[in-house]
Amino acid sequence: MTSRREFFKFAGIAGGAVAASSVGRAAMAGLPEPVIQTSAQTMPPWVPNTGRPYNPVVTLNGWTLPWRMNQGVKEFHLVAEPVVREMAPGFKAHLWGYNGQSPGPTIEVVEGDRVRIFVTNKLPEPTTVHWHGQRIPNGMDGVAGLNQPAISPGKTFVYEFVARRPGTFMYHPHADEMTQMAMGMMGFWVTHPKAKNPLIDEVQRDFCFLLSAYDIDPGSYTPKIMTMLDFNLWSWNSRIFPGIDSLNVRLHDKVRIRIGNLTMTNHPIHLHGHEFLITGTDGGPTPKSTRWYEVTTDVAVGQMRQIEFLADEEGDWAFHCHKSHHTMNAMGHNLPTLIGVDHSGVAQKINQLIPDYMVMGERGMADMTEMVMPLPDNTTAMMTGEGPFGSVEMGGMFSVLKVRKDQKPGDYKDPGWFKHPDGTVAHEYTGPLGEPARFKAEGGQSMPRTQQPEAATEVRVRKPGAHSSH
Ligand SMILES: [Cu+2]
Repeated sequence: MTSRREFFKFAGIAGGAVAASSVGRAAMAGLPEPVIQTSAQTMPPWVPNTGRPYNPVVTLNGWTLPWRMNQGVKEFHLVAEPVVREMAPGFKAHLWGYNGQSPGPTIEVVEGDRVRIFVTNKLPEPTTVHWHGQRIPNGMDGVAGLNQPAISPGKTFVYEFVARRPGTFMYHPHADEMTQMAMGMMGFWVTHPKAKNPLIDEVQRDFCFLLSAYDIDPGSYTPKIMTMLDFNLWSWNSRIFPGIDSLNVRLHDKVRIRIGNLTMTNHPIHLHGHEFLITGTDGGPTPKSTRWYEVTTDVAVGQMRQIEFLADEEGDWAFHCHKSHHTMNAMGHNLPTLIGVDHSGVAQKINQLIPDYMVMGERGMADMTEMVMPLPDNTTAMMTGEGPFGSVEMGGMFSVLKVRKDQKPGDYKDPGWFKHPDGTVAHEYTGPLGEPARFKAEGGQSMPRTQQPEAATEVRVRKPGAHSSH
């Protein structure tokens, strides 16, 4: 995490003052200077210094866009442009985004704020911005051709509306959407309540991130945009594990996490060690009578889910998408399952013909985790991440919730690995082992077949060569 001083340095703001008084009269007449972010680090919460106060969010591997107050209107400047996003250390993708990053910066406002957003198009094709989920005048809704002419390359458009209801929203183009969203154009929008709201609790930590997916061939830099289902990089805020920062909280903090899905499939998001409530959707806060405890919530395409829990168990708790293909990176698809197949000698023979050939997955896929294999120039290990006990064997949509009693209030820095109290870690059993007792009446309950097959059938699991969805 970068310090506030560095944040202000990149923002070009001395001491963090973005009050109207610090902006000259000439500048007030023009566009607000766009703020560009070049780092993929999680930035500290952007504490508002003008306008109504609120409790800011922390965008995972992201940041909040500073604004300028202009006669009571919050002015933002978004620049749609090609960006280079570091998706994991050493792995950079050529995406499209806003203000230097994909996703774009989080926009935070307060219910009732009048908001003016300048959008400059530096892409090679027309774009628009749609303010997903918000109550706004129809002409501000951003659907190219329907609500407005598209913003041509080089042009700047201005959107203006009042943030009418509190909640979590997203923004994304509504012009050549398939290309522009596959390239990473999206961002988060949080409208904080202006007064105490009985359905919106005070929390000590408020995180947000977007689910996004890319199809980037190993060795290349640019996503394929025609892909409908077979994406190979499953990301949170265009980062893949181990590139996703941990969510660091203090023991007994009340924690809110807002998750928006702009991929082309649903993601069951699963938290270990705690139960949470769904306290909000894109439609706003959920009525209390609809809330029940869960440990996994499915976030469908185009949806947002806001979860809340009391972080009352110390430790390093996994937090991930429960689709196991979504916690892997850059998979080669269409591989047969080779578990149990003895490859001895095969690789050497094939190597005489194909020097780079290697056999994968003889004992499951975990072998591939840290396998010393020559990776193409620009890709990342399929599953990786070194934990305190070895490889975590994860990729993609995976992070860790770190709950610590000595984490300072408001401190988001990574506390390192959890130090387990003695005797609380699963360990090898070295005592005597008896033969396992088998259940005597196995299968005895089923209805007898009238015709017996000549030989018993035994099925071995092998995925078909072609598949179409996850
Ligand atoms: Cu998923």
